Amino acid sequence: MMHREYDELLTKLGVSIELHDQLVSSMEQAFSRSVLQQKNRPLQMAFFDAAYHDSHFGRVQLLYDFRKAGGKSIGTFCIYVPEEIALAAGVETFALCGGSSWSLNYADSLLPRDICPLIRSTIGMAVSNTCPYKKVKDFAVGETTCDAKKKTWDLIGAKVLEIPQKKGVIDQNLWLSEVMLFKRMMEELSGREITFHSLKEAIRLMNQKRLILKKINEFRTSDDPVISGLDALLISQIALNCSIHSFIDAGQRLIAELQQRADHHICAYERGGARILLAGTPAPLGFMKVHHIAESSGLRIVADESCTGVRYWRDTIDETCADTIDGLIAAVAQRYFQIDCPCFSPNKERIENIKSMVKQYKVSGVIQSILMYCHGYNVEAKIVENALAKEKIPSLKIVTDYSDEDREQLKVRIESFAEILNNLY
Ligand code: BJ8
Repeated sequence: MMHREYDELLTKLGVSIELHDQLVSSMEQAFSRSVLQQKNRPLQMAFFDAAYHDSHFGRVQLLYDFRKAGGKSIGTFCIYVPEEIALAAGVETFALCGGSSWSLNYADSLLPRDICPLIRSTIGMAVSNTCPYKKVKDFAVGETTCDAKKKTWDLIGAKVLEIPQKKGVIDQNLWLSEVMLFKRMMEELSGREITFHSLKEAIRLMNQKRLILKKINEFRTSDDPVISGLDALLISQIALNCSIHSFIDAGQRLIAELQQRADHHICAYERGGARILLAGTPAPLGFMKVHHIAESSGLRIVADESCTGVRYWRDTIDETCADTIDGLIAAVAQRYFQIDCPCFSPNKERIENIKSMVKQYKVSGVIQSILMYCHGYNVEAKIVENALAKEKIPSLKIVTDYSDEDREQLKVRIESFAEILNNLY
């Protein structure tokens, strides 16, 4: 749905209205043929649907107004950026990761083609002047996770947090110093000192947000999940693209409805089907292809291991663990240091986490969904596959991008995986 009332604002932000229309139409198409095809959705999903449609319009207006009133904002590309610290300084954060196939080719003027679609899509939007977030931020904060990302930050001039590659004491100290640096960066940007009390309050709020996501996902552990994998993904995507207070309100309303559905045994799925854990690379807003194909092939995705899944909300921070600002910062750093991204070597925690999710969500199979050219996930996939095989859990690895070119081929592979699992199920 195009919202012509925002044309003036978008033009002011340097957005090309014609190309932006094309981008929005392509995102709307992806949404209508996946999310909106589902029957019997929770009524409270209306908030998340609206947030999706609004992500290129009303959300931009809110950020614009916030900044006009003196507010500061940053764009991020990774869940390593400590949101608690930004929040404590009153800085608004939002994810810049692109999930649309429409913008991929526009990135060719800056990047090689054989690079991860998440990066191409993001940069494609920036260079085609279709990213409305470009001018409603003070700067972007990147990180040294994969080679493709870190070299892209050099090209676009983002500020960069150094993420260590190992998890030893030296690495832990390095990360703590990066978190301190980020604190100073946020204080300088906002002109506000981060105090013990403001950080404690920010931790409390972020915990609340993460616990809401956790609770929503707990409903997926039941034999008849009251929410689909596709809807759970949309909620996670919106969590990274919505103000924290609106998200908490909407999340609480959704939980109340999900509880009622659970009490009345209202399942999100029309028919049964094997329970699946989806592991792998994140699925940013606009990219729903794998979830849609899997769930329309008779599988039920009941858990997501990615950064648009458990990795974002699994760990909270004990806000009572320290009585000094330094103590709280150390706790924030520790929380983020636990993230089990394949940029770490070795990354044993991820394997243990996947195995425990298999049990918790009672899945009978795992699909590893990996974005093309993501070597970290793609190589680590073998370790995941071997660990699952030892537990006698069938798994399927797919490597894909945002385009529709491989849709039929993926469908065939996922359907035959579903057939094997549904015979066991
Ligand atoms: S913590 S997964 S959000 S880095 S998919 S751009 S790694 S080539 S997104 Fe990620 Fe942070 Fe890790 Fe999560 Fe590179 Fe791979 Fe692309 Fe990736």
